[in-house]
Amino acid sequence: MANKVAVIGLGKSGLSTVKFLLSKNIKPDVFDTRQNPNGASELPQDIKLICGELDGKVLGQYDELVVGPGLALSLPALVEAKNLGANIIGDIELFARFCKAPTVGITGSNGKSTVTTLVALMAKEQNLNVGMGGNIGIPALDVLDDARDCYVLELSSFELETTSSLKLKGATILNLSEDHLDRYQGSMQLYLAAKQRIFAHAEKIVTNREDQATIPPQNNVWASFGGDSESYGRIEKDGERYLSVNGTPVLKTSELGIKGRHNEMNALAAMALADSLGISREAQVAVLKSFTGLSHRCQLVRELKGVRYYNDSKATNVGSTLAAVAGLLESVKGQIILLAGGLGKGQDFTPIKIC
Ligand code: UMA
Ligand code: ADP
Repeated sequence: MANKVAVIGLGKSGLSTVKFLLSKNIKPDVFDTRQNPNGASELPQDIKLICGELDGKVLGQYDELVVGPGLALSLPALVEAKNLGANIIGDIELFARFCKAPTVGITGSNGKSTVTTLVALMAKEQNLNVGMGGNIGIPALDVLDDARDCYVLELSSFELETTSSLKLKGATILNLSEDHLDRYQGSMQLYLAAKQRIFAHAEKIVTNREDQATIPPQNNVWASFGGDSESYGRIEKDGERYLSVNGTPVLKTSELGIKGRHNEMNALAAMALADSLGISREAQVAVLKSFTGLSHRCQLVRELKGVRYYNDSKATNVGSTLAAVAGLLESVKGQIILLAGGLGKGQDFTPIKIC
């Protein structure tokens, strides 16, 4: 590891990075553009915290900068520091340097947390000591432990931008639709390029047959998922629809704990990734039947006077909102009224108007 290290951004991942570096006898300095960053109260007393505008010349004096995902690498101070010779990484790159167990990585615009949770539960069902972390809200370094049998990481495009040596046993981009364009100068190409970094050293690549953007340019695909009967897919048998693998039925979709077409795709992706870790089909099916979804994802709040109220506040982009509405339409006879708000993030909202 480098000698002189700074952690930039004292959010969840910054604080976790500081603790990890201290455990390796490296004492970093910490920078944050905010006057009172979230993690300040938890920072060990003897760690230097510098708040306010970042100075590229100061940052350029460090060997390595561990930059939080909330900070754009295009910030002039980070560009200057890089030009002065500082190596820029993120907490997932640190994880990659110390991780010893097989790891699967999941990215995509939507469904990441659902698929990450499914695969981690499947590993647990198989009695594996699994660490689940990343963008899902648990910093990856917090779950790093030499006793682990495997890891399941949810990876955002921001985290992938600062990751270069992560060797994944199984990796997928679930889908691609507009999100975070405010961080990518309005360019879907830049957003996709960040996501495609997940495949850099991946062994078994899982793609979405219905979304070309999820396929690596080298086309080195190990398995794919989609609505037809190929690879991880769906078949009809005796008037019932099944999730299937290479045409062999695995589970009736009516027995799946999570509902809607998008969740059938999530289940198929999870099965493929679980296979990349050698998890039995039996353990996979047990979880697919029992897991009914994470909170705030199309969660039924209550039914009152014939109206069902759903909380889907984790649908934070147009694509996820459309998938949720399509999923609900399957079971709703009347109207759907959508209440939405939040940051626009540079998206085109026209598709919602016509849905
Ligand atoms: N910030 C500043 N100045 C700084 C540092 C950060 O203003 O110097 C702001 C950022 O612009 C951002 C906020 O502080 O608005 C948090 O940024 P951060 O880098 O400190 O974030 P963490 O608290 O470390 O949380 C990050 C992920 N956050 C982001 O990518 C913005 C969390 O994903 C993740 O769960 C956590 O690491 C785990 O390690 C959240 C997220 O919204 C859920 N992710 C985006 C998404 O899912 O769409 C990508
Ligand atoms: P992420 O972690 O990528 O934000 P989640 O699993 O938390 O995804 O799901 C968030 C929302 O995204 C869900 O409530 C649903 O509306 C939508 N969603 C989930 N899976 C998919 C999918 N495969 N395709 C499109 N939208 C999806």
